[in-house]
Amino acid sequence: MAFQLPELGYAYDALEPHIDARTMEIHHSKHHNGYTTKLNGAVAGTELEGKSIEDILSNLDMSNGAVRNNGGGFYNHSLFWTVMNPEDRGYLSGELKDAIEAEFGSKEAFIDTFSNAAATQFGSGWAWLCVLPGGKVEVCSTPNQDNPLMPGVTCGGTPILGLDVWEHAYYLNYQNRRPDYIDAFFKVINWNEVERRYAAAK
Ligand code: MN3
Repeated sequence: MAFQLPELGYAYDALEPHIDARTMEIHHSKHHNGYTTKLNGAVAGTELEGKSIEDILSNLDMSNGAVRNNGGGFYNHSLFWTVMNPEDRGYLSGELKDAIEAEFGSKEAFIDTFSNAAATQFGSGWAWLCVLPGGKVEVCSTPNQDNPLMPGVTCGGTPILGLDVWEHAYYLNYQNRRPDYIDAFFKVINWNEVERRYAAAK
């Protein structure tokens, strides 16, 4: 079964004014769709065909550029759409709140750390909140479409929150103002989904 471009679960304009409809449409229907198509092409007829994306990325030969870039792009965006929600956002609570406060001291300090990781990732990449076995959380960033599942990446664990800081994610609305886009992201985070991912991964 080939990888399928996932539905967003909400309309392209649902995150307005924080993330604009045109950006969402191009990002999902062009960029994410492109990664999906190229991933399918890269695994077709190889030993990777039919494996889960998590399995492929966790055991990846990092010299395999086509799967690294397109498999990362497929996985990262599939996570990204789910951690935003226009309506049912919830709030930071429960075990995830406890883990974040244990690591960073407060929700505000976590937001500062995550925002700094996103702002200082040079060029294209992602900022992440990850869970390590046992439940400890950490923040990191990765270049291009790399992610924490991949071997040898700066942070380990399971990503439960990710922010795309490629210019295609914000340039139409925010131009070079990446920090404004990062601030906007925190207004649309779906904490219910992040908490669900935390519980599943810890
Ligand atoms: Mn992107």
